[in-house]
Amino acid sequence: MQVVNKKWPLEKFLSMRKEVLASWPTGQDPLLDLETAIQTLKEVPDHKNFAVKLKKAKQEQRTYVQPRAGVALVEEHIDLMQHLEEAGADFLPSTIDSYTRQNRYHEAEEGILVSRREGRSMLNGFPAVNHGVSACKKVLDSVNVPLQARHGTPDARLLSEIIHAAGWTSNEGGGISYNLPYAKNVSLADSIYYWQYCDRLVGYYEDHGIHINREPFGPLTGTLVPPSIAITIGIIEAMLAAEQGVRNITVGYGQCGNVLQDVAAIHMLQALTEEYLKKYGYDVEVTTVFHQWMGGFPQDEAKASGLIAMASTVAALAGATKMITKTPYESIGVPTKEINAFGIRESRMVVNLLKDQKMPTTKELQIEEYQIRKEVMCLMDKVFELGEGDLAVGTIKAFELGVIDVPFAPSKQNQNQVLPARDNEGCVRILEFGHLGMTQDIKDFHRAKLEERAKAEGRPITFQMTVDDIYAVSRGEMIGRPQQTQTK
Ligand code: 8ZB
Repeated sequence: MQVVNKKWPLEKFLSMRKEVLASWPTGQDPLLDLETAIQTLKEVPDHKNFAVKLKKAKQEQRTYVQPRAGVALVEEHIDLMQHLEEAGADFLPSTIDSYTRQNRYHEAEEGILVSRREGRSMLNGFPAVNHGVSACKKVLDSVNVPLQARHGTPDARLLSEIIHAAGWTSNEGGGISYNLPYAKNVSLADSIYYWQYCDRLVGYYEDHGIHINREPFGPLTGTLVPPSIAITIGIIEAMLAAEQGVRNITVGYGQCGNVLQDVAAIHMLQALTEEYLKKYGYDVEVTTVFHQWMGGFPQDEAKASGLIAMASTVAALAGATKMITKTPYESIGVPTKEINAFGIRESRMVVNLLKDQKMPTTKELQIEEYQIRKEVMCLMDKVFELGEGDLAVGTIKAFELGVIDVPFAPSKQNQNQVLPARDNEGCVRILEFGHLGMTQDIKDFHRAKLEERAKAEGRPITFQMTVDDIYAVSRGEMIGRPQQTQTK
């Protein structure tokens, strides 16, 4: 399939829409009639509109908090949402279960039945497609803050239809970020095409005066992803979404660990996304989301709490619009509602204490920002070059060639030749470039940074550093030093 970055004509969207809605019985709900859905969305008050509330957060320069959460049954899910709102969640999620993410609605149905029988959730999220529009609307009616679907779905067309028709005003995902980390071999052309549909749906609503937020999944594999690679993918997804008519986008980034690098990354994520959108003629409200540490967590709850507090500090100092919270049970599994609430209260405490403080601009911060800017622009140039001006074509080629390459992705659509490692101050750098589209001077910069660490540790630059770094945080260190140089 040849996918190009061009806004879909309305007829193309509407004709595919018929197929999408026919693919599962809940797609036949009269609430999915577009006129009716527009009415439903128009009745959502401003304080429950994701796009409107994000704009307010940005103006106030506050960092809002949002957890992840979702269970199988509607009543339990409502109870969970209310509990998290009570704990101080500024935005609510509904994390969608893994069967739904893979369009396996028959198995999700079985999961619902078994959950009813067992009296506890046997799915790892809320199966929104099976429950349908009215049930999703009931969830929204039960809370007082905006609702977003958070998932990991390469083909989220029906899911997006259902949640938006229910008045949920944000959808996480994108053709790259909901493919590479989540699927083994779904073609990138296909997932980009499916997400063009999801974005075109939002574009349709925007054309009818409704504001809906879209959020690319910034952390990707959550494992030592160099900032410039994550930011480039965020910008690409933001531009693909904008082309389909999306007007409110939150670009994301997962905490890497070095405070200065993380602050620089959030600054550049905001600035470069705005710059590229503007340069290509899109008028979009851009905000940012900082994800608390997405890598392996310490098992000890107190240590996990320390990590959560540190992440909250960085998000606040960086001025991220929103932060996705973790819980002290992260290493154990899906959190209970009580421990999820704990994570929210803890995170909120920190961002509240820091609400009047921002990281001051220093030479060191500017150097890091400049480096990220240079790398992102280098990658973006390569992508446009490969696509001969078309971003979708260029992106697909870039992944085929490894010109963009995400470390540790399970997908065969990704070359997996890039290896990251921390430098001597804990910044994530690139040890192995594979075919990444970076210039020699960028490569030299990373090499020099890694040399500093190698020298300090008295070992050569090796893949062992990457391995040590992957486990370091869960063991209570930022940098995976060899035993003898580790500080006690
Ligand atoms: C890519 C996101 C992974 C994170 C959390 C995991 C992990 C997944 C649920 C959930 C609460 C759920 N996560 N599913 N948290 N409720 N149903 O997403 O624990 O932190």
